[in-house]
Amino acid sequence: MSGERYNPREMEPKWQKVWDERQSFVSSNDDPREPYYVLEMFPYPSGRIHMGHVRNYSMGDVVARYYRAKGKNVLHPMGWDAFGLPAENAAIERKTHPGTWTRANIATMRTQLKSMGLAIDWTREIATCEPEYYKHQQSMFIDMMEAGLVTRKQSKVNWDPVDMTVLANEQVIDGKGWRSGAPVEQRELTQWFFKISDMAEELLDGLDGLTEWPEKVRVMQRNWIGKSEGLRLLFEVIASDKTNTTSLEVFTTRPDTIFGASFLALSADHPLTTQLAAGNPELTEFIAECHRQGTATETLEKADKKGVFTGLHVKHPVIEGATLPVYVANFVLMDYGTGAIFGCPAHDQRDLDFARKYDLAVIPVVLPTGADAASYAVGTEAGTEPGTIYNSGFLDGLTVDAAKKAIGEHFAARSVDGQPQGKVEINYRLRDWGVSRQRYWGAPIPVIHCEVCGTIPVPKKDLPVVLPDDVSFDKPGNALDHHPTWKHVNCPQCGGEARRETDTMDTFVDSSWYFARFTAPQADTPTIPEVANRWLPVDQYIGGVEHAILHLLYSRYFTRAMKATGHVGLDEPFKGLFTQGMVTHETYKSEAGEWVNPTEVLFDTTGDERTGKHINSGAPITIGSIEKMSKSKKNVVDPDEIVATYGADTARWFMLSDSPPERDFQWTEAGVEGASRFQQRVWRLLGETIEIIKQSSGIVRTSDDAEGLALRKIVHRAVHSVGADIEGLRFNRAVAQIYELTNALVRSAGIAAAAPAARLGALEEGVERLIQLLAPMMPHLAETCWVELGRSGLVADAPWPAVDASLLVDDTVTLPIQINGKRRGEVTVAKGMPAAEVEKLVLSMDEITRILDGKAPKKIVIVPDRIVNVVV
Ligand code: ANZ
Ligand code: ZN
Repeated sequence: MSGERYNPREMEPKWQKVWDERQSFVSSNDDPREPYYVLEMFPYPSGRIHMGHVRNYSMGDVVARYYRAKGKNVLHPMGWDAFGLPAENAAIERKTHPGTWTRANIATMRTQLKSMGLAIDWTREIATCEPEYYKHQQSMFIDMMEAGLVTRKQSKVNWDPVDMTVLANEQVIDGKGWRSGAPVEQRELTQWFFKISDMAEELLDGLDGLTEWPEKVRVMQRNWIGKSEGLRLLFEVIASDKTNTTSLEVFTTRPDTIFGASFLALSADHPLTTQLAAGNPELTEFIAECHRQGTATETLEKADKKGVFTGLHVKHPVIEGATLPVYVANFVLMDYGTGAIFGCPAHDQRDLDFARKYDLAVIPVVLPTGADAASYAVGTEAGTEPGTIYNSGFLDGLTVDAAKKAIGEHFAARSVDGQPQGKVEINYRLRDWGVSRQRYWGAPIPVIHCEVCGTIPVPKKDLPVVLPDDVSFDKPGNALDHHPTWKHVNCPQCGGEARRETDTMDTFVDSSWYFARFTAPQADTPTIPEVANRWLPVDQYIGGVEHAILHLLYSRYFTRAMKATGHVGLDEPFKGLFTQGMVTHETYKSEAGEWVNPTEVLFDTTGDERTGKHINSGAPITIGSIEKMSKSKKNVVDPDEIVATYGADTARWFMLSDSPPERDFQWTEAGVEGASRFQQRVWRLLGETIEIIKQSSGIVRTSDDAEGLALRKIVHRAVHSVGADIEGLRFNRAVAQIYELTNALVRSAGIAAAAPAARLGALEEGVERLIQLLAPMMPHLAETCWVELGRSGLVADAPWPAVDASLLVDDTVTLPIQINGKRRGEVTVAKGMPAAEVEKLVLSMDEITRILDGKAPKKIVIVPDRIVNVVV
């Protein structure tokens, strides 16, 4: 082996085959060892894997391989989130079937993932688009219907007039469809919903127990659920010929600001708005505008705050004789609170923007702590800091919380229209989960509509409701609905003519339970509860922060729904969560301002500034900012090319080496080359030491050889820290430890074969440990080295090395060695080693005898534990 370069292209496929044949990573449900479940978010089969996948799966793989070595029964599966819109779009563009496109992508991506050498149990592979999977989802849908967790209701949906489909709020960007770019319209449709809002409180409480989740994700979930304690407050409407309504109810979380109120605003869909719109063209047009705008949170935040005055006024509830105008405003939603608000411009940004536009009063009523009442004023930013209530009559001087309580009691004791004027109410921003999609490529919702019997579930014996293959995408909209025969069925109850539901399920449903299916992927029930309960919750879930809200919340809900229907026995699916950062790369532009791919740029680093030119034309290229890898900016690096050039181990190692894994990771050519050099360095180290190691009679546990002992300490400390760093998911620090260990071993590699047995043993131990520590990260290289070292079996099957705790105690010192006043080296010795012993050791060191070149030193001065001075 020595002298030859390590060839990953040859070794990597070889080891992948060996692992495959030996079924090394297949895990058994009957294994009595302690289970450990590590899972990376499964990919959407878009076509090819990208560097984000490589990073995600490299991390998960380190965890999987590490806990295997630690003796756990590790479950590390892989599957495909295979339903969804892109397959239909591709089918339309390429005139293929979405299934053909999807399955071909899966085949490609599976090969790509396999080339990374991941320790995955491929026998458990699932694809959500296969009837073997979605049949169980349909069966659980029926269970959920029967358990009262599902409802069907009319609801406003975002309608994409080009894609002819309902869009989730998140799919509406700036009021336009995320794919088509067409302005989104509002439509009323009867939709299927999971009643997730019933579980809002539980889902909120559950967050407290998720101590192994990033705090930022818990905060995002909390905000999404959006619990607010507020007050329903009645305002008396001043008599008018426009309506006979006598009172208006608003919902507020800030009743303490009531003295700062300057208007009321209704939603465009409020019943009173509808009533007032009859015969009011201005209002009618405004309502239409609101509908065009949509109700996506993001759109609402960005949109100009606008409104129309209704002509109505209400009595101010605490200021005698004062009145407030009533508007219809575009930022008030019908399905939150009561669909009506009171505006306090001084302390709410939306209200402030609105008040400035319509010239309404801005009365500050909360004085920020430390501010001066005489000079405090609100400009363009609403005051949201804590402070003391002022300008507020009987509330003056109270804190915000105390004022909320006082005003609550005040309104509770009064009545309007024969009811208490104020009622405390808890509200959640979380809305029910609409799961109906008017799309072909999804799991069919298993119900049948019969004019006589109503809406009834498909009998379980008739599951799965399989998607028909013979569909056409020539017409826009739902191909299922257009299918000539599929939807026409007989009613399972009365036998009469009936119609199948043509809505399919939101793909978030598919991904809300796949982690449970992995525990028994071939079972003929959705789960085998005992088996699922043994493996779940997932010990470590790893994925992108972009899924921090919806996917995780839906999975948490669905797990509870599965518990309620007897499929699992737990509430929380993911015990540990890790959200990795993105993979970024420099961007490049041509003179014409077009993005240029990194492989087309030739760099010149000779000058002060790094410059680039086009590889073919030589035209100058501008080096731009570092951005998330994306096809649109062409700053992507193809994992296949990297694996072909450098090998999978190098890609994995580089991905793990830089920046903490939760941060963004910048892919650079220099970085991947450095990783590749390190791979060769390990290989060379083995080549240089293998002959010496073969003379070693084994690892000597007790060592009276100071150098040997010092090396053993470095080795054991590395084993200890790398283990701790992997457990803490600090992969970059684990890598740094391994670099240091390698350096120490390279330094020690020079020792002559004649060195004491203890030192040889330490070297042997060090090299063996290095290979074991590398194994989770560079598994192919590690297997190759393991064989070279003469070890039997696979390093993948070797237990994680034990640490000798006595070697972790720091009882050594490193002394600099000076020769004629110049520092020429150092020696690590036991603390307090007598001068005579240090002298003997120093004079035996290769590097020192080389410098002395046969001359005897004139004088040696040793300050114990401090320094060695040699005069020649
Ligand atoms: C008066 C007020 C004064 C408000 C103030 C805020 C600040 P959270 O906390 O997110 O639940 N609101 C109530 N119903 C609404 C609806 N259907 N559409 C839009 N906005 C609505 O938000 C509650 C606050 O949002 C409520 O408290 C109300 O404005 C507004 F200085 O009432 B507030
Ligand atoms: Zn019927």
